[in-house]
Order: sequence, then structure tokens, then C-alpha cells
Amino acid sequence: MKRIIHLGVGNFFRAHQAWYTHAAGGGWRITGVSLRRPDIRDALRPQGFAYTLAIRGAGEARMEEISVIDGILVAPEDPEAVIAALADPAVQVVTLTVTEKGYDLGADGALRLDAPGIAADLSAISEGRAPRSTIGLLAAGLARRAAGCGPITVLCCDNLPENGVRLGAAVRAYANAAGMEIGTYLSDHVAFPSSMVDRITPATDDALRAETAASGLPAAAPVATEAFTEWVIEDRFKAARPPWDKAGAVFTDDVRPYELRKLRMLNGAHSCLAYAGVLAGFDFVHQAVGDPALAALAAALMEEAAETLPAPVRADAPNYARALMARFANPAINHRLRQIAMDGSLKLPIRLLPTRAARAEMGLPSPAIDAALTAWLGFLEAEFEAGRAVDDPAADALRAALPRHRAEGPAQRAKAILADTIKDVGR
Ligand code: CS2
Repeated sequence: MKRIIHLGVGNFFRAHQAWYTHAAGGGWRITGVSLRRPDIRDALRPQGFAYTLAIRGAGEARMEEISVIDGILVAPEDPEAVIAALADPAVQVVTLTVTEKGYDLGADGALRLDAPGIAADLSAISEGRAPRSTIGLLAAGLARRAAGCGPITVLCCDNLPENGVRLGAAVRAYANAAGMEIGTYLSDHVAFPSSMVDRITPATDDALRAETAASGLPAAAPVATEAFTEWVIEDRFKAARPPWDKAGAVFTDDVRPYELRKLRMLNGAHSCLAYAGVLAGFDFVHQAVGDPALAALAAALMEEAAETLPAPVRADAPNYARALMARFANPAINHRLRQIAMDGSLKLPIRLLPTRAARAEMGLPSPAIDAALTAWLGFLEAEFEAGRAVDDPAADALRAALPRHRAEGPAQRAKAILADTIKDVGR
């Protein structure tokens, strides 16, 4: 009775939640679910789903074999298998890392019933077809589970504010729209705690592949990550859970201060560096913070963010900012600025705009946030002009909206462009 289902088997999950589960012990196993492609399943299956994690910190480099995953399902190949797995009574926890766009939420944080994947799933129900979207699969799994398969905890591990609250509300909204009568099961037997996750984890590159192949450890699909790791979890579980605290996870009543600190300081500075860094001609985060002007901009943005944080984390924010700059400067982690630059239309309303709104309410200006927003707009313009594909679900709408609102200041222009894209993509 010790199984986790994890939706979204990317590098971050394999460096973070899978590592915690491995390090905590206790005999838990994970069934991974890939929501789009079979690549990871195909790469890991020949090595029994074990893989190599290269951990690289200041003066520290080690490789660990992580072997807690024992199977990977590929949802588009067999969505029914995913629904059946979610209803397995041995499953106690479902964890998710599907990125901001994987939830199909609108600007207000609520499920977009008109998002293409959600709308397709809802209309598939009458035709007896299984869902494909994250929320559709999860709701279908929970509906099947409601028939006596036991309580469960669904733990969101993506960079969204109050991520558990949003996920729980999205599942309820979908279940209502789908006519599933699971409201009582959800309230009584399913918990959606919030959690703050943190570990900088770049995409895998050829140098890591070569290093892993030479190490004698499992060679396919290795992951590199930093030594630092943090996981703060709202202590609200409905069923058993791994002893993640043994690996350093912290259980608490209120995750919000930690999540605001992380989203506004780390992720906010990351997005700022991504756009300003690419415009300045850099490829990696450590190169960007090696530039005095960009380092000063990131530091100023973190200070602006820190002033908006709740008391429990505000006092320590200068130390947190210093530690972040050291993490960003880690030369052993090749973290591409373009990896962070993707999906800006979904990230900025979470990472930058709330800081600015909170400061405006306090009567404070936000020059660093404005510089980051200007960099985003400049980045988009440069990419479109160069004919490069912008990796953002709203790319077409952004391209159409960019020429507008030129008379506005950076924040007003960014907000007006985002508002236009929401209209254009029906978000
Ligand atoms: C980054 C995050 O890609 C991004 O947008 O800001 O993935 C960041 O590296 C993680 O949240 C660190 O925990």
C-alpha cells in the first residue's frame, strides 16, 4: 500500500520529488505518467526505470542512481490505464509537475472550460472517449476511485500560488461540468495541499550524457541539478505519505509565505534574467549574473519583491537573496535562459505583476519590475523580428498584440498586451 502516481515525468520531477522519495526511504514506489510523449518511458524502460542524477553544488559534485520509479504510463497511448492506476487502492498520493500551462487555468486562476484540451475532454464524455488533459484524467481517476477505493492526497508541485487550492478548484469545476457526482467524495476523502518546490534543474545536455555514460551508472536520460533543494508542504494529507521529512522536506500549516518568497524572488529574478540576458547576448543564467548590470537588476528586483512579502519571511529576505545570487552563479549548472523564457504569458502574471501590484498599493514604484517587463516585450519583438518561434501557448496572440499600446509605459503595455492575448486565445 505504498504507491505514488506522478503526472509529468520531466527533469524537475526526477531531480526533486523522485529524489526526496528515494532519499526518504520507506519502500515507496512511483508510477510515472507522461502526458504527451513516450520518449522518457522508452529511454528508461531498458534500465528498469532507474536513472542517474548528477548533483552539482558549490565545491560538490556527485552522481546518484535513483530507482524509485517502477513503471511509466504514456497517457495519449492508453488514457484508460492512467485512470485505472489512479483508482488503485495502493495509491496514496498523486503528485504533479505539468508546468503552468498543464492546468488550463485562466488569468483568474480558475479552470478554463473553453481551453481546447478541456473542451475536447468534456465533449468526449458523451462519445465514451477517455480524457486527455491533466485535469480531465485526474477527475476521471478520482471519480472511479470514489467507488470505494479509499482516500487520497493530490499534491501539486508546480510554480503556482496556492497551487493546491487552484488544483482542487479546477478538479471540482471539471467534475461539475462533466456531471460527475463526486463533490462529497472530494470534500471528505481527497486533500489538495499546497506545496512550494525548489531545485534548479536544467534540460539535459550532451556533456551530461557523455559524463554519465563514462560513469558506469544508468546512462539513458540522466538529469543534472544543483545541491540546494527545498520542499515546503502543507500538512494536510488524507492518506499515507512517504517520510519526505527524513530527506529534508518541511511540513507546515501555511505554505503561502514560502511560496510568495520563491515565486516573487527566485522565479521573478529568473524571468527577468532570462529576457534581459538573452537580449544582452547570453545563453546561460550563470553568464547573465556575471554581468554587473544584469546582476544589479536581478538584485534590485529581489529587493522590490522582498518588500511585498509577509512578515515571517521578510526579515530573512536579504540572506535568501544572497543565497539565490550564489545559486544563479553556479557554473556547474548550464541553465539556459531560453528554457526559463518560455511561457512568459503564463509566468509573468504570477512572478512579476503581483509584486508590482502589491508595491503600487503600498505607494512604491517598481523600476526593476518595469525593466523586466520591458525586457520581456523587447525579447518578444526581437524573436518575432528574427523569425524565431516563441515558445508560449499564446505566441500567435502575442505577435498580433505586440504592435499595440506603444504609447503606454512598460507595465501598462505588458498588462494591455496580456489582456489582449487573453481575449484572443479565449483565456
Ligand atoms: C524557472 C524554474 O524555468 C523557469 O521558469 O524559473 O523552473 C526554476 O528553475 C525552478 O522553479 C527552481 O526551483
